[in-house]
Amino acid sequence: MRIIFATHNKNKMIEVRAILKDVASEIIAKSELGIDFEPVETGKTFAQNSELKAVGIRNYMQAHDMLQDDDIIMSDDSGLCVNYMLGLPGIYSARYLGEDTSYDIKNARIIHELRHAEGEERAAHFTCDICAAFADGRIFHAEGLFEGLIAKEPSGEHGFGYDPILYLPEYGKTSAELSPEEKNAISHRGKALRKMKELLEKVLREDGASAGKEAAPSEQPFQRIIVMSDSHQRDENVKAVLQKVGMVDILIHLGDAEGSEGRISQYAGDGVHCYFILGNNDFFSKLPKEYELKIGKHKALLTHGHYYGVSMDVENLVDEAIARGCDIAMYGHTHKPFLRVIRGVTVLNPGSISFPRQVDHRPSYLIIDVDAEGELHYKQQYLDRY
Ligand code: ITT
Repeated sequence: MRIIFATHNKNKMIEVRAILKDVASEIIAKSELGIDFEPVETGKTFAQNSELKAVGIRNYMQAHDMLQDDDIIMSDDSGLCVNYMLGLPGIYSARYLGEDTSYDIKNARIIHELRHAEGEERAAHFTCDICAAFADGRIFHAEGLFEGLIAKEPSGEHGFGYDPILYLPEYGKTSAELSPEEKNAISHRGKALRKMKELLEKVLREDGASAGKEAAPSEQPFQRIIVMSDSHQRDENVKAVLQKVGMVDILIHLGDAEGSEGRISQYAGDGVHCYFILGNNDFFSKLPKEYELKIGKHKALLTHGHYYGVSMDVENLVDEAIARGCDIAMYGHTHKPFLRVIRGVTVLNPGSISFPRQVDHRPSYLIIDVDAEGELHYKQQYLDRY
C-alpha cells in the first residue's frame, strides 16, 4: 500500500514519514511520481482545501492511469489563526501580504496589528487539517491545533513561517525556539498526523488489511447489494456492470432510470429485489420519491437528492437522515461518486453508471457487502468503458 503525500515541503515529508512509517510500505511525495499538477485551493476552510488537494491529485492519478487500488492520497492544509485578527491570516497564511513577502515582514506586521492587545487577547493557534483520499473514493480527515500567544518580538531560529511569533507560555519559548523534535511532539501537524495514523490503522484493520500487508481473502458476503444511479435510458452500461458483478441480492437505483426500470430488473435477474427511486427526470412515473431500507444492522434513506440541494452540499440530506433515524443516506443526481461519514451518517452517491461527471469521467457504481454480523463494507467501483 502506498501513501502519496501532496506537498512540496521537504520538512513536512520528513515528519510524515516519521509518523506514518508503520502504516504504509511506501510514503511518497507527489513530485517523486513526477506529478506537477497543482489543484487550486478555492476552499473557505482548511478542511476544504486539504480535501481539494488530495482529491485533485487522486483524480489526476486516476485519469493518468497512475492510481493503484489501495493507494491513499494525502494532503494537509495549515496556517496561523490570530483571534485579535478575527482568525486571519488563517487559510491565507501562505498568501498573507503576498506569497513572496518575507516572513520577517509578515511577522512584524502581525505584531504591529496586535500592538494594543494584551494577555489573552493575543491568543493564536496553528491549525492543521489532513485529508486522506482513498483510491476507492473514501475520504477521511484529522485535525490538530497548536495554541499559544502572539509574541511581542519574533524569536528563535528553528522551524519556518510564523514559528518565531507563536509564544508558548508553558515552555517560556516561541515555537521557533523549540527543537524540531520538541515541536513535532506538540505541533498541530504532529497531532493531526498521529490522529490520522490511528484512524488509518482502524480503517485498514476493518478493511481486513493491516499496514503494508496483503488483505486477507475476503469471505463470501452474507448479502451483496449493487447501488447505481442516473442511467438515463443508456442501459448498456447497466447490463455490462451486472454481468461483471455476477450475483447480487439487491439492486438499488437512485433515480433517473427514465422508464428503463423493467429492463434493468430483467438484467438483474430473477429473485433480485430491485428498489427504484424517483429522479428529477422520471416524469409521469409512480416510483417512490424516497424509501427507507433496513440493511444489515443499519437503516438507509434512499433518495435522488435534488430536494435536498445535493448539488451544493449534503448537509440538508444528513439532517434529514438523522431526523429519520437513518445512519446511511444514499443519493444520486450529481453524477459524481461520493462516500463519506458525516456526523455519524454514511453518505454515499454511486455516481452515474452512464453519464459520469467527475474529473476522470468513468461510469461508476457501488457495491455494499453485508457480512454475517450485519456490518456493511462499501466498495466504489468503475466500469472501464465510456
Ligand atoms: P504545501 O502546501 O506544499 O504542503 P505549505 O508550506 O504552503 O506547503 P501549508 O499550506 O500547510 O503548507 O501552510 C500554509 C502556511 O501556514 C505556511 O506557508 C506557513 O506560513 C504557515 N504554517 C503552517 N504550518 C506552520 C508551522 O508549523 N510553523 C510555521 N508556520 C506554519
